[in-house]
Amino acid sequence: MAVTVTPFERGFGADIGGVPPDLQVSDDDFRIIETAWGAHGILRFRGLGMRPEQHVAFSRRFGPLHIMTPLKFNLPGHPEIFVVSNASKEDPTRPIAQEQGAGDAGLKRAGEGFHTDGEDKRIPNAGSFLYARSVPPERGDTLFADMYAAYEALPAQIRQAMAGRRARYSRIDLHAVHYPLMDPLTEDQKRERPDVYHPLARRHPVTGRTSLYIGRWACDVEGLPRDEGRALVRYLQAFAQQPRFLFRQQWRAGDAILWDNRCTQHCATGFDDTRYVRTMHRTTLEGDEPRMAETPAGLPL
Ligand SMILES: O=C(O)CCC(=O)C(=O)O
Ligand SMILES: [Fe+2]
Repeated sequence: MAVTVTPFERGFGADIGGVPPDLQVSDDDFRIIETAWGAHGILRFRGLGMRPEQHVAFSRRFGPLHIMTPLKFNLPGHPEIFVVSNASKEDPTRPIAQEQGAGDAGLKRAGEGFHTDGEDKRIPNAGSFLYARSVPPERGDTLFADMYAAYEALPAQIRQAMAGRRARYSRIDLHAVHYPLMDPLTEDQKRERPDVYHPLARRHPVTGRTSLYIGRWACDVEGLPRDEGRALVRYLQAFAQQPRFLFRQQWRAGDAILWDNRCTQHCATGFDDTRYVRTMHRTTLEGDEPRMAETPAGLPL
């Protein structure tokens, strides 16, 4: 079986074919997949049948894995697998009751709002590999945004305004806004998750390309008056969410998408979680500290 790479429209994203359902591939095939990931930002695999340990093993070939906290949303016996789900622990074919809050078999309503995983931490995650185990018969799509394309399309005066600047990301300010069903942060958790600052124009450590780096945990901009910073953040968030930069994944059970958190962002969309179950397993790659893109002297930004 030869690996095939079929780019989506505009080259943002690609389907990978010709791989076994458990993703146990040779080193040569793995290199083709890794190169395609760098070129296309997101890779989709369909018709998979991976056991948790195979999901973990394939993900690890891209680099060390990150264990999500709190640990209670990870798959029992497989702490490397973070579970996004509204299923009941007792009966995984049924949704949990509304009053049960954020969930017990996984985190319910995770990622509804554009973000990159771990952007609220000093070292955000390099990538994530999300595998659809159960999907609702309608809706529950995931949107992905091409942040290289967004950066390239920004008006020159906006690139000037953001050059050399970092946004402030705050779990403390926004936890209750983005995760109203989760318990509020304790004082210890607040100490563990202080505000962090990341460059708005980010240089990818592998491809060397520049992307717009922004997400829903960004609040304002270091060195700018609060209101001005907030306005710039809101402008950039809205800019990146324009349909021309987006790919919509309509999940089938057995699909998996590997995305690069350093040059894309994503957003879960809603579905009827009182009637249907949606269960996704995610492995998460450790990353490195985002680097500011250089702005060559004398050249337009
Ligand atoms: O469930 C989804 O569609 C995506 C959730 C999310 O943001 C993630 O798993 O990182
Ligand atoms: Fe996410």
